[in-house]
Amino acid sequence: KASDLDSVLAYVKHHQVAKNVSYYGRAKGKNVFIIHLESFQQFLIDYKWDDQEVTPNLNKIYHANDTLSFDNFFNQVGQGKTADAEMMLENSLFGLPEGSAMSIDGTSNTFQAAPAILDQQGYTTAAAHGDVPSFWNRDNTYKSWGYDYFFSKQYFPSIKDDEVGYGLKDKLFMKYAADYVQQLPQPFYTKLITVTNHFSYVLDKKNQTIAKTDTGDKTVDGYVQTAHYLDQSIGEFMAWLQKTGLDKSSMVVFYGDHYGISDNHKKAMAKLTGIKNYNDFDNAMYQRVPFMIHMDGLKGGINHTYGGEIDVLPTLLHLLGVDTSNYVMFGSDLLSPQHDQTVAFRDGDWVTPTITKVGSAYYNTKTSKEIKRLSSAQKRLIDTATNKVTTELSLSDRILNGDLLRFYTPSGFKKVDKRDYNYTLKKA
Ligand code: GP9
Ligand code: MN
Repeated sequence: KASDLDSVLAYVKHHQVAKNVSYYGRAKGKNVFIIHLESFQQFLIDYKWDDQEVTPNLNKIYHANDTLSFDNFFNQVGQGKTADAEMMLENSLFGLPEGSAMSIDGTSNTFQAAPAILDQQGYTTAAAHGDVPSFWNRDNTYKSWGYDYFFSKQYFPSIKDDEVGYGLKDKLFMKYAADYVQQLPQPFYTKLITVTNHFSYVLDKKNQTIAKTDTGDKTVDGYVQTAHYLDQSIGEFMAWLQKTGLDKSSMVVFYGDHYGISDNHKKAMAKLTGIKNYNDFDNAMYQRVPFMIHMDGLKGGINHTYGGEIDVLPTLLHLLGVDTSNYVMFGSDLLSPQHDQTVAFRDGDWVTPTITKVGSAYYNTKTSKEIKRLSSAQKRLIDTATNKVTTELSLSDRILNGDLLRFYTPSGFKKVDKRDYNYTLKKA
């Protein structure tokens, strides 16, 4: 029912945060690249193995003066993994408690997603991915989100040994995708989804340029190798940006979609991280993934604000000078002085800068110690955080399950008509 939306709108209105005046509109009119770093955890940044930096190119971007890097940014995905990350990043809606929202609701629901919002600002929008278009129901979902173009595997040349794991190898993919992106009318908004650094981290011999780790866990030890390869593809992409001059007119955003090493591999993680009794709390802390915004002239630095994938869309839109107050979004601008630093996980656990909830236990986020006796101030914080997290998850679920956005069109927003989009490649 349309009235189901009332409580959602009331909640969202009540949780508006102030803009950061020194960042609002700083990227107005720029091209936007969203670079999806598959399964990439924050600990890989500055990580060394075999006397080498595993990801030298991303490290350089992370530390650059004109990159805004976040070191307390968490993935918040559930079973939908990549698809949940995409849902949060481009809609500021959570994935569902079970399954993938892109598969379940992507075809039929109404959305007010990043591509459609930026379409009103004169942007051309394109997503690219080196696998079949139907994976995670992208071919339908991207229409609902208003993507003008979706470059999937069928758009790219096919040569011998060009694939590993989930699709085109990243170096080839980034090159092919860039060729298309370069032809788009500007300004453009484009998302490039890498895949090579995906479980089970296999890579052909000639691309293995760093040794595997030696934890003895076969599903873990290739991780640095595929991450190293992904990093090289980023290095090549950055060189291309410079060569084309697009580095001067673009904002480049990098994010890790979710963990690469699941909590089934605690022993291996203990070896990789040097944490002796790597436990469930450590596992929660290692849900940190990169979030970096790189732009010529941007006032950068390492920002310690706590946040997650749900916060990306309002953050980016504010940088682009797009007002978000009429949109239904559950995240908030990471750069706002009023940003709420409670980070929700899909299972209802959460992290704040002081206390972290894992199952029925509470930990001091800074010291990693479990808090056995809660003070009344701590109890209040826990109540507030738990309340916020359960409310937002359930309101978000209500929107997706009830397709509630069909009852609401923000002022100035043009409803997406899926029939306007067609990604089928007509072979000449
Ligand atoms: C598949 C790729 C991987 O197209 O995006 O998805 P994931 O398994 O990470 O959810
Ligand atoms: Mn993924």
